[in-house]
Amino acid sequence: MRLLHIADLHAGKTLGRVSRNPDLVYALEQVVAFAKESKPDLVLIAGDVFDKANPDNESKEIIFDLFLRFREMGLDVIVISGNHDSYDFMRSIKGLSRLANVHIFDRPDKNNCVFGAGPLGVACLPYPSERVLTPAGEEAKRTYGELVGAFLRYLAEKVKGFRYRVLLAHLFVAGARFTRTEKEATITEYFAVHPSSFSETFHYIALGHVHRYQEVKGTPSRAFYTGTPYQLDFSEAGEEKGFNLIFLGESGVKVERVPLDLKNPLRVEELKQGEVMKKLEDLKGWEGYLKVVLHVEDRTTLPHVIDRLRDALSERLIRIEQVTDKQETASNGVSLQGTDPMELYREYYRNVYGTEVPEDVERAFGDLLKKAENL
Ligand SMILES: [Mn+2]
Repeated sequence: MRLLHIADLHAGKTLGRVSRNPDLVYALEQVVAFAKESKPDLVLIAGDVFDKANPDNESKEIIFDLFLRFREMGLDVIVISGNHDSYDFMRSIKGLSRLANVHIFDRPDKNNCVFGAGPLGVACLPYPSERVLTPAGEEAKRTYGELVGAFLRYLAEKVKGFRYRVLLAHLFVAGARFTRTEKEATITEYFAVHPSSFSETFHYIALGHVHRYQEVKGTPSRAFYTGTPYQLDFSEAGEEKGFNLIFLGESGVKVERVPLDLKNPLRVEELKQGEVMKKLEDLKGWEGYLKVVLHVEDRTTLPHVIDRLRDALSERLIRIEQVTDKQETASNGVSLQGTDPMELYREYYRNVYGTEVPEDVERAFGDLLKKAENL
C-alpha cells in the first residue's frame, strides 16, 4: 500500500500583512500533481489544516478544493485536527467532507479513532489538548505525557487486527527539533511525549505539529514530522520543505521524501547600516520575502537608509529589525554571566528530553567545555 503524508498546512497564515495562501496553493499543486503520478491509496493530513480557529473564506476554499482534487482521483483522505484547528469547526465540516471521501477526526475520541481500509488500519490522535484528556479520580495524578501515553497504548490495541498499522497524530515528541513557529506554549517539556510511549505495533507514525521535516529518533517504529509545506515564518528561513510517500508491504516499510519547491523562500539578511547601499542590488534580486536585521551605526542617517530599503524592496521586505550593538552585548552578558554552563546544559537537556543528562553525555559535554575554555 502507498500513503501520502502531509502536515501543518496552516491555511490562512499571514506574515506581516502578506497572505501566505499563494505559497500554500503552490505547494498543494505539487502534492496533487505528485499524487496523480504516484497513485497512493490514501492521503494522511496530520493536523493544523488551518492557521486560525475561525478560518477565512479564501482559506476554506483552498482546503475544500484540495479535498475535491483528491476526490477526483478517487482517493480517501484522513484529516486530524491540530492545535491551531478548532475542534468544533472541524466537526462542523465533517459530514459534508465525508461526501468527498475525506474522513475528519476532529478531537481525541476513544469511540471514534480508527479508519480501516482493507488491510490497513489508521489510528488517529488529533491534538490532545489538556482539556479533552480530562483526567478524573486516580487519573488526575497523571502527567500530560502519561495520559497521552495511555491513549497511544489504547490506539495500538485498537488496530492490532489489521495487517498494516499506521498512527496519525498531532503532538510534540521529546527531542524533536522545532522551529519556533509551532506556538511556543505547546512545545515545552510539559507537553512532550516521550518517544518510548509509541507502540512498536505501528509500521509508520505520521506526525504533525513540529514544522521542521525530520525523522523522529528513539521511537520503536519509523516516525516522521513532514513539517510545513512552505517556510511559514523567518525562523524557517533556509529550510527545505517536503512530504512523504510511504510504501507498506510484505518486505517492510519504505519511506520516500518528496521535496517541495517554494514560491516565496524566506531570507534573513543581517546588515551593518553602512553596508546597506552596497547590498541593495543583491537583495532586489531575491524572489521571496526578506527580513533585514539592521545594525544601527548612525541614528541621523537611519531614516534615509530605511527609506532606501523600503523603496528598493517594497512588498518583498516584510520586516526590519533594528539592533544597536551595545544592546546586543548587554543582553548576552546578562543572560549568561555568573551561570554555570554545565547547569545550563542540564536544564536544557531536561527541557528537551524530559530526563536527566546521562552520565556519558555529561562527561562528553564537560570535555567539550574544557576544550572551549582553553581556546
Ligand atoms: Mn503547526
